[in-house]
Amino acid sequence: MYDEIKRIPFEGAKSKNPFAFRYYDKDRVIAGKKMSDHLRFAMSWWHTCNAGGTDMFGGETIDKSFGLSGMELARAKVDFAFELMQKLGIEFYCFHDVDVAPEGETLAESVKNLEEIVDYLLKKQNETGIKPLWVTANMFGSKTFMAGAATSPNADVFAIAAGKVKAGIDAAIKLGAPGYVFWGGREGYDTLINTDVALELDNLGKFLTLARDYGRAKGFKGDFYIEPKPKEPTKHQYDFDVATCANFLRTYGLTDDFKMNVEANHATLAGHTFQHELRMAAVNGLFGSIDANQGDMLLGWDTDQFPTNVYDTTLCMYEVIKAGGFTNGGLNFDAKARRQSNTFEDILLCYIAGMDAFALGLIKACELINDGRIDRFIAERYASYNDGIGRSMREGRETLESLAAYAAELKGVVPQSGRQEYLESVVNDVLFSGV
Ligand code: XLS
Ligand code: NI
Ligand code: NI
Repeated sequence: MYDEIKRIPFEGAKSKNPFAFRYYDKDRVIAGKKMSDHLRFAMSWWHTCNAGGTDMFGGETIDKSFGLSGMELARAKVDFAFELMQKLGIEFYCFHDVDVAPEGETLAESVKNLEEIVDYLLKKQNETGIKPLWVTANMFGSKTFMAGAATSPNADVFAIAAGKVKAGIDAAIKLGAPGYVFWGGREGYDTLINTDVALELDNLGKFLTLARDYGRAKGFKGDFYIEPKPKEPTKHQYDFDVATCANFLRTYGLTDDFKMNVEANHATLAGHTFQHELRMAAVNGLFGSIDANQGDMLLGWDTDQFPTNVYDTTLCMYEVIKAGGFTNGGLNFDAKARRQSNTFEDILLCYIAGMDAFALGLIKACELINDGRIDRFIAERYASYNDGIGRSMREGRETLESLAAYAAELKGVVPQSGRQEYLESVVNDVLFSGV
């Protein structure tokens, strides 16, 4: 089946063909842009080409070794990845250094392996037009990084991490990636009894500054991203959520170069909605890219499931459109097939489900905006700031005393109803009005 399928076609909402898109019609223009340009889907290398279904209690349920090992396996995975992306019509991919090339015993050996694979990736890119959305370095998997990378108590570890990021940025430049991601990995701590938080945070600020300076000096024009996550693997991750990261970036003067890579499952782990995190990024001028997945509210860890909840994808795309759409960012499926979905066909089915959920979300978000009821309601709700005392205050013409004098004789002041349930019914109306 896997080999027989050359390309996943768009067949429309009525199709019952599991290997077809029902909503993702790549070239369909909606709100002035092609669907593919709105969504900018990316394949995550680690989940797609490497993850074999292991969990805390058991080993792999799918074999992705292709009967090979080492650099041969690495090359075979490049072939596999590009074939998969072509079948799906995905134009971008994301990877950590160690996802694509085996680690050597030294940094130099690892970098050599990476460079070799980068050349092969470039060849494939030139044949297909596919390119990375972003590149990153895995600085959490090996024992070296057990206490963090930039926030390790050991300066040699800091230096090794710097070397990995240098190689990652070099790869990003060579492959034309418009982004470079820093997900905290083990940048955080488990107990204060053994941790110098002030030094660790300062080192992290220095690390990101060094990376930014190197990248810019070498001509990297894309965005650097921080990917917030509140916990897991450490108990207290320094990049807790968007607000925490925004404060961190401001403290170290990095807001011109860094944006947010918001992951849905990390948002919910932080006790926020996905939509909240996206809005916080946008209002802070830090909206960048998205790791598209969904968590399980009953489990409470980073389950990295493929996103199929259309309510969430709709509200996500609503935020994306309101933020002006993606420039360098996109929707990276940081998501993996469930352990029991253990065939290669499942990988296709996962991506089809995720891509269709986002295509439908995009269509519905545009409908929600065109419908206008929500925007109108919000505009009316805040109308008192458009003139009178509200406007005067916003334009800086009032003082605490003048406001006190204005308010002194007011009686029975209450805001209008927030109408939450009505507005939720409007969302349902837009989502399901075809019934
Ligand atoms: C882990 C993160 C990771 C980043 C890339 O929770 O989501 O996969 O996206 O390092
Ligand atoms: Ni992620
Ligand atoms: Ni994650």
